[in-house]
Amino acid sequence: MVQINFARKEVSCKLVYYGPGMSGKTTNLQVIHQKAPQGAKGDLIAIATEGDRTLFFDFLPLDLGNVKGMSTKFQLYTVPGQVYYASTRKLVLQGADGVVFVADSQKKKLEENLESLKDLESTLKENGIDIRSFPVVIQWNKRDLPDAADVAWLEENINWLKAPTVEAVAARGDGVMTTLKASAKLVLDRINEKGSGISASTPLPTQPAKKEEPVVGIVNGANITRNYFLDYCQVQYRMTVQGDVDDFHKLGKKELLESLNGLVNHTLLMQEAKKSGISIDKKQLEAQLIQMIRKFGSREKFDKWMESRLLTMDNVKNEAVKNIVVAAMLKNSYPDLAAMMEPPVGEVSGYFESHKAAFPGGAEQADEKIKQILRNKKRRALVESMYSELRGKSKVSVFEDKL
Ligand SMILES: Nc1nc2c(ncn2[C@@H]2O[C@H](COP(=O)(O)OP(=O)(O)OP(=O)(O)O)[C@@H](O)[C@H]2O)c(=O)[nH]1
Ligand SMILES: [Mg+2]
Repeated sequence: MVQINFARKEVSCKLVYYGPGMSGKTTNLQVIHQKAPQGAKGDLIAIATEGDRTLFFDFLPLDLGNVKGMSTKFQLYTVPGQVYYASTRKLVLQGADGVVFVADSQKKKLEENLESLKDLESTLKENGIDIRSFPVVIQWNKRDLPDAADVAWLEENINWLKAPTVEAVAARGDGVMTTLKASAKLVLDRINEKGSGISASTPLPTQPAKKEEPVVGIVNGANITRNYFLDYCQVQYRMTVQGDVDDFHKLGKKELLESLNGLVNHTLLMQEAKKSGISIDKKQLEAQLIQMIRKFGSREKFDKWMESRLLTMDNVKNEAVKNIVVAAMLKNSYPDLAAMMEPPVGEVSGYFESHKAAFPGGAEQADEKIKQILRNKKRRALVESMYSELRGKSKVSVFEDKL
């Protein structure tokens, strides 16, 4: 979803590269990543299988610099094109401000192109968006192949949408930046037309920053606004609580305070991480995301969970970043972390004795499981003490009455 911060003159948009399998979506992002000037781009995150097919999504943050007086940032995503990843495509598409449809120009790919475009139309529709009034640019890719159809033929047979089109040979880098520019222009023009720019698919009630936004807390001079807090609270609720997603609105004062406490800790941690020069590289983020997915048993289950909890890809990415930062900061604070977390033998046997019913296979079989439980417990305690240490040396104010 477009996020506009008027006070800071910032606008941030999400562009999704859509299209059938192997049409060249990931290649587009790779080329943009290569061509964008240093400093304007973040790491390219690619979650792919061995054969380089996109498994989950690719992600590239891009800074377009100053456009019409606003500092403009784009988040680029690709979807996995393979037919059976429909639920992932739906998730990646959530909150999109524009789509680049990468079509394969080969004549034999007509059906696949059409099917994917239909799939895009219906997925947008599920999010309450009419494709006809949505910024879509079509890229005719693979123009270099001998079987590539004439552009006139492609226009007639595929482009029923009458979307603007660009020819490309993404593998050679041709047409990739032209496509990106055409799409960015379409998206930005629309924001200017609409004024507010909040798209219909916006999952959270984000509002443009008002002048006098109530502040619920101050952490070392950084304000936590009420809206920011409520967004955080809602996402945390969706991530962790089992109950109905909508019950978020029923949270009482006590729970809200707890959540604010969590946000204060999180803010402290991020400030400290920045001070300590902790940075996250792409391999770490990929590994963390894959680990998160594994916990669910399969990607399909993970997708289902995200869908049912109304979570977006950005939510999950932020959570992954948080997990990595916590781990890095723990290591910083406790250099002998691994040794500290290793439970003593007595503790393991004690746990077994008092939880015998849960381990019908006997003590030996239970050993590794119990160790893991105790390590996690120890880790949580260390995280807590790291937070209280951070609090001890910080200036934190919380305004309960503003919740
Ligand atoms: N000949 C030719 N090959 C291309 C072109 N663009 C991409 N390819 C190749 O097509 C194959 C698939 O490209 P990807 O970018 O991985 O395709 P994708 O759309 O991300 O595929 P999925 O992730 O499975 O949906 C790769 O081998 C690319 O090198 C092109 O313009 N011409
Ligand atoms: Mg791909």
